[in-house]
This record gives sequence, structure tokens and C-alpha cells, in this order.
Amino acid sequence: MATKTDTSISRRSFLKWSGAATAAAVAGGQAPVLHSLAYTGEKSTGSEPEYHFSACGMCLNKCGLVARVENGIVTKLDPNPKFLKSRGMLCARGNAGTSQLYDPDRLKYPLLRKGERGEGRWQRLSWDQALDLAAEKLTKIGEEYTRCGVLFTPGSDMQSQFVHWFAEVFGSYNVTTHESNCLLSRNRAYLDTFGEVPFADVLHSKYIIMAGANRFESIITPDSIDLMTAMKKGCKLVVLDPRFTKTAALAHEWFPIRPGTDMSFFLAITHVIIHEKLYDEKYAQEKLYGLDKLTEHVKKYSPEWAAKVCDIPAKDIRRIAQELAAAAPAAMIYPGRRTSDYVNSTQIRRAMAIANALLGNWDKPGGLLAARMVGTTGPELPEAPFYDDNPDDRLDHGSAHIMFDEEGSFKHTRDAIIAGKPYPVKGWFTYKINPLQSVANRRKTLEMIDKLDFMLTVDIAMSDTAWMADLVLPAPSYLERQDPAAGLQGSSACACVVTRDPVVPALFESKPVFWILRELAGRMGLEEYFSFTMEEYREQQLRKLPDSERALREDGVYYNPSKLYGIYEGKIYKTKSQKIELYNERYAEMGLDPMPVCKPLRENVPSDRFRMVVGRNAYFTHCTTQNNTLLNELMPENTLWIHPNPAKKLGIRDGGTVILSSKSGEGELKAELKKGIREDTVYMASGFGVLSEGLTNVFGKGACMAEILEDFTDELSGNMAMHETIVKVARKGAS
Ligand SMILES: Nc1nc2c(c(=O)[nH]1)N[C@H]1C(S)=C(S)[C@@H](COP(=O)(O)OP(=O)(O)OC[C@H]3O[C@@H](n4cnc5c(=O)[nH]c(N)nc54)[C@H](O)[C@@H]3O)O[C@H]1N2
Ligand SMILES: Nc1nc2c(c(=O)[nH]1)N[C@H]1C(S)=C(S)[C@@H](COP(=O)(O)OP(=O)(O)OC[C@H]3O[C@@H](n4cnc5c(=O)[nH]c(N)nc54)[C@H](O)[C@@H]3O)O[C@H]1N2
Ligand code: SF4
Ligand SMILES: [Mo]
Repeated sequence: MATKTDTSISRRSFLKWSGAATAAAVAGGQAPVLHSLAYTGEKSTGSEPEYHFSACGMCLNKCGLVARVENGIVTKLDPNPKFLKSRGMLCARGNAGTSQLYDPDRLKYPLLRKGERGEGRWQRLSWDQALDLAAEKLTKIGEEYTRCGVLFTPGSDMQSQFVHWFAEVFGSYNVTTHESNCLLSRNRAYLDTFGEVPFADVLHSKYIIMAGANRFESIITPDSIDLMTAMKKGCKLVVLDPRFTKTAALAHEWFPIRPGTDMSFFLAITHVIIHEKLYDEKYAQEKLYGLDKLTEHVKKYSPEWAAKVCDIPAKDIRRIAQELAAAAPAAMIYPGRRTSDYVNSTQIRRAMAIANALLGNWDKPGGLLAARMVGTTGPELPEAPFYDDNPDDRLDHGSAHIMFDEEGSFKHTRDAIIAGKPYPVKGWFTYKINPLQSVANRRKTLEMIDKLDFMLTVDIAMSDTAWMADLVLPAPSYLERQDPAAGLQGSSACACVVTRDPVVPALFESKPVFWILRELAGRMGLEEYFSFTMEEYREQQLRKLPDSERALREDGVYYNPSKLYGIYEGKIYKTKSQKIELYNERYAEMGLDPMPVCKPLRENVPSDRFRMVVGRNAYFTHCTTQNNTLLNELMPENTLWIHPNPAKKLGIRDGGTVILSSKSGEGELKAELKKGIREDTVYMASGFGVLSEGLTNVFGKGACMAEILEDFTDELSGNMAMHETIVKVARKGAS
């Protein structure tokens, strides 16, 4: 039976307000992006269906949804028309959420490893047995190696904050997340330029350069939808990508840039803007720091010079700079998201941020926006205990120049665990993250696991990471659990709050990580730190938003009508100079390049080799949804994109099997001959070549990207640098 929750709405009221939403949106000037919202409703078979609000959990975007529940079963997921951030959309993955909920491959009860790691022999445990064992193992490691002897790795999720909190009260500051495999170098670059990481006001932009991002396949709401709307309204899109992605296909111009050379392009853009005086001098005087130094610095970086580095004709670079400046300030170099690509990614993104600064687009329509106020508050929690025998620092402390203290670097942490230095780490707690697939150099992750005494994974499926764990605990999907509130910001669309209540009761014996951590805390004498319920926690989060409880119940989303543009008027920037830093004094003090300096690539691609680049497609979320029955049908295995010319030289035909190898590992998969990729570059999707036999749709299909990728990192932030991998490709059977 379906549980009626606070967020449930009757079918009649749903139909009533779905019309009202459109009217309200028109009044709010949002009409062009809401054209697809007409909801027709469907005849119910048997008993009346119920509708429940929730937020999609198939990726990080948390799109508002309405779940249709019939006879206790979720039969359909629809977009919540009042949720402006996703512009009334649920993507293919969002629609396939029912298939995640009812996946026969789901973990059903706690499992303890028997036999060797990866052998797949498991013993079913009761929850009491599992929790007693976990508490005993973690306590023992804490006593023997200090509390920092346990690494915590929560993925991106609305309950991950409880894993962070547990790590803190348990006493370990060794916490890594997905971020050091994702976006740290972008964050670093924008923080060190503007003092803040911006949102892109894509909807109101007139000119966008997108480099190293793929917004029509790598979906970020509202940007993906707004990009199309903006283009319909006349915005020009220029894409730089070594591959002909779907974004490239829909762009006005596509340049297959030589991988790793974007900095030269953006320094040349800056050169043109400065030397042709295409910037606003008054703005520059008031807001920018170090323009004189930058002017001198970019003298040598002419379009003619850059053309030889990045393979984009000088006349196009000059023209694009002029067009971009003419559209400013409603113009932008899109900041992108995943920047785990090169050893100098922070400096590449600094070059992009600096060019943005010259456009004067900060805090302006069509430009880069500061974070808006959402208004949720951090709950009041007791002070975490202090353990005086703990080491001074995180395990990865000092392994890159300017790391984020809270995040560190997974790659450097892994190296330190393998080396056992500066101190041993013997326990690993992972939640909703799959490093065996998502972190470059799988062999090293396996080597790290070999050093551990105890590894615990909380997941919904037998991921590769779960497959290697000692104890596997089953979690409910996003449709079956109660979550804290989450504040969402995203361009001009929203400063809003969403939350989740169970749409249906949790299946099997699955239990939320919040419950698991409370139970563990209770067994470890830490119960006072988890003595709150989810309702109490949420109440605290929303205490300064009196109308939010009603809005969440009636609309499934709460909007804070906070200021959107002009937030920085009369305010100083959160940088050392209190201005936008073209020249970064702090970098200079640390002996780092205060302005991006274009240096040769770490390794040029030899004529008989290829650079491997990564990137996603719209069917899958990372390495997770490949096993989802509905999505797997769209792409049952991964293939190697290779240009027909080198393929011909190597005797590789379309659909033929190839052996792919790098310094990290190798794999076997089918070739897909594509004219839309540079001749020196290859590409494949991630999430295949799995170790886990518990993923029955995908096991035995394709090759594993994490096995092939080498684990270089960005020197400044410690972010992974996955595109530094050079690979050999051979036809299977070729000598
Ligand atoms: N469908 C779907 N959507 C997602 C996700 C998902 O897994 N699936 N994940 C979400 C997450 S967590 C993130 S971080 C974002 C990531 O989204 P994006 O930041 O857009 O990153 P990618 O999709 O990896 O796209 C990077 C592009 O850069 C290209 N590229 C490689 N090397 C170079 C180079 O040297 N120069 C240039 N100019 N281009 C290069 C690659 O070919 C690729 O197309 O997507 C989010 N949205
Ligand atoms: N080759 C390659 N590697 C990459 C990237 C790439 O493009 N290519 N992208 C990088 C980027 S940008 C990122 S953000 C990272 C992402 O990498 P990860 O953070 O590891 O993300 P996923 O691969 O989505 O793994 C999520 C895990 O959570 C589980 N899960 C899903 N829903 C739930 C739930 O409700 N509860 C619980 N407990 N578990 C759940 C899934 O089964 C899966 O095991 O990968 C990085 N690594
Ligand atoms: S973009 Fe797609 S998968 Fe991600 S939250 Fe939205 S509907 Fe779900
Ligand atoms: Mo990411």
C-alpha cells in the first residue's frame, strides 16, 4: 500500500494547479521555457492513483517530480511544473527512476563477504549482526590507528551531510567526496579570480563560448534547457571540443580544438580584447585588479601564436573575440563543471575566468551570477568531541598547492594509503559513490583496498565498489526515503528548496544511511550526536523560512524571492585585493604563476598513439545507470570512438574488436568509426567493463574506463587530470 505523506496531493488539485503554474510562470516572464507543461492526466485503472511530490535522485540536479502511485506501485514519474529550475522537464534518466526502484538487481539485505575479495561469495546478515560488526571493526581501527585511520567517502546525495557529521564525531578528518574527481579546479580558478564560484545566466545570454563542456548531453539544469531557449532567441553558441558532441552538432560553430590547449585560445581572446580596447575602461578601472600586468603578459599571446598551439585559425579567434566583446556584458565563456582533465586545469580555467572578467559580465543579466540567497540554515548540532591522539592533518595534506581542506584529493589520499604514510588508514566507509568505476587507475584503487582491514559500502546496487567491500548495506532509493531539505541555486531560474518524503515504503530490508549512522553512533557511545529525527533536522533547516512548509506541501518546492542581479553593487569581492583578480597576488607569494602561462603539453601525442578523453552522454549518470534496464537498452555496451583515417592505418573496421592499453591498464571493446573526433584523440563512455556480477545487464559488456585512465592530477587543486592519458589502440589479433 502507498503511504500517504504530507506532500501527497489529490489528482484533482494536481490538475488544477498544473494550469495555474503556467499562468503564474507567464506572469513571471518564464513563459518561453514552460511550453511543454500541458498535463493531460490519464484514466486510472482500478483504484484512484495518488500523486506525491519528490525530487529526482538519478543525478545531482534534483529535478522536481510528481510520482504517480497506483495500488502501492510507482507507475509513472512526471515533472513538477512548479519546479522552474528544470523548466518542467524530467530527462531520460529521470523517467527511468521507476526502473531503478524496481530493479531486480537491487541489494536486499546486509551482506558479509565470505571468501576472497571480488569472489562474490556473501553471507546474509541481520541488521543487528551487521551493525554490531561494523561498530566493532570501526572502533577497533580507531583504537589501533587513531580515528583518522578510517576514511569516509560520501557521494553526492541529500543524506551525505550525515556521513560528514558522523566522520566528525567519530573523529576522522579523512573525508573525500566525488569533488576531487569532478570540479575542484574550476572552483579553485573562479574563487581565485572572483572570490566566488558563479552560476551562468545562460537564458539571458547573447553569446556563449563553451569549451570542455557538453551541456546538451551532460545535463545541468536549467543550463541545458536554457541554452536551447537562448539560442532560439538569437544567442550564438561556439563550441570547442575535440569531439563532435550533440552540443557541437547544435552549435553555430564547432572547433575541434587540440586537447589540452584551451589556455592558448583564451589568452589570445584576452589579447584581442585588451589590444583592440574592446573592454569597458570605467568598469576595468573600478573592478579589475592587475589589468596593466595582464596587458603586458598577453602581448605575446596573439591569435597567430595561439592558432599554432590549438589548431583554430587565427582569423576565427580574432573574430570570435570581437563578437564576444560586442555582445558583452550579456556574453560569457561558460565556466563548465567537470574540470578533472589536465595537470594545469586550474590555470586553464583561470584563463577562461580572466576573459570573462574583461567582458564585465559579473552579476549582470546574461553573464556570471553570484550565489543567490536560499535561506536554509545549518541545524544546531552539539560540538563534536576532540580526540587528542589524532594526527595533525589529513592524510593528503600538502600534496597539492592550494587544496580544499574539506575535500582533499582522492588520488593523493589513495597514494598515501598505499604507501602507509604519513600514517596508516585501515578502514573505509563509502556511501553512494563508486570509486572502482569513477576514479582513474582502478588497479591502484584495488591496491588501496588490499591495505585495508575493513571496508563498508552503503549502496542500492552491487556496484563494483560494493563488490570489493567486506560489508555491504542496502539503501533505499530516493523514492523510498525521507531526506533533509536541500537549497538549490542555478542561474536566474531559482533560489529554491526541495525535500523528499517516501513515495512508497522502502523495499526489502533497505535502510537509509541516516538510520545506519544513528544505529552505529548508538553502538559506539556517540548517540548524543545523533539524537535528532529527520523531521527535527528539517525543521531547523527551514526555521528562517516560515512559508516553506506550506509551499513544499502544496507545490513541492519553495522559492526564496531573493535578489538576482546587482548583488555586488557597492560590495567588495572576496579576494585578497577585494577586486576581480586578473593578477593573483597570493599565487605570486606562493611561487605560482599569478597569471596563466602557456606551457608545452605534459606529453605530446606520439604519431602511433592517441589521447583518451572522457565525457558523458545523456543516457547515463556516471557509472551508475548503465545497469538500469530502460537505459541499458539505449546503449548496451561502450565503444571506442576513433577517426576512420587512423583506424584504416591500424586495420580497424567499424564494429571490430580493439585492444586498448595505457600505462595503467588495458581493455577490449568494439570500435566505432567516427568522423566527428580528431585523428589524435579517442573517446569511450564510462561505466562498463564492470567487476561486479551483481549488475546483470551490464556485466561482461565493454571496457572499463577507470582501468585505462592514468591518475595525474591538477598541480594546484589536486583534482584528477584524466585527459593526460595516452593510449595505444590495436586491432584484436594484430601482431
Ligand atoms: N547525462 C548526464 N548528465 C550529467 C552527468 C552525467 O553523468 N550524465 N553528470 C553531471 C556531472 S557530476 C558533471 S560534473 C557534469 C559534467 O559536464 P561537463 O562539464 O559538460 O563535462 P563533460 O560531459 O565531461 O564534457 C567535457 C567535454 O570536454 C571535451 N574535451 C576533452 N578534452 C578537451 C579539451 O582539451 N578542450 C576542450 N575544449 N574540450 C575537451 C570532451 O570531449 C567532452 O565532450 O555533467 C552533469 N550532468
Ligand atoms: N571515466 C570517467 N570517470 C569519471 C568521470 C567521467 O566522465 N569519466 N566523471 C567524474 C565526475 S565529474 C564525477 S562527479 C564522478 C562521479 O562518480 P561517483 O560519485 O562515483 O558517482 P556514480 O558513478 O554515479 O556512483 C554512484 C553510486 O551510488 C549508488 N547509488 C545510486 N543511488 C543511490 C541511493 O539512492 N543510495 C545509495 N546509497 N546509493 C546509490 C550507485 O549504485 C553507484 O554505486 O566521476 C568522475 N569520474
Ligand atoms: S537531470 Fe534528469 S536525472 Fe538529473 S535530476 Fe533531472 S530528471 Fe533526474
Ligand atoms: Mo561531476
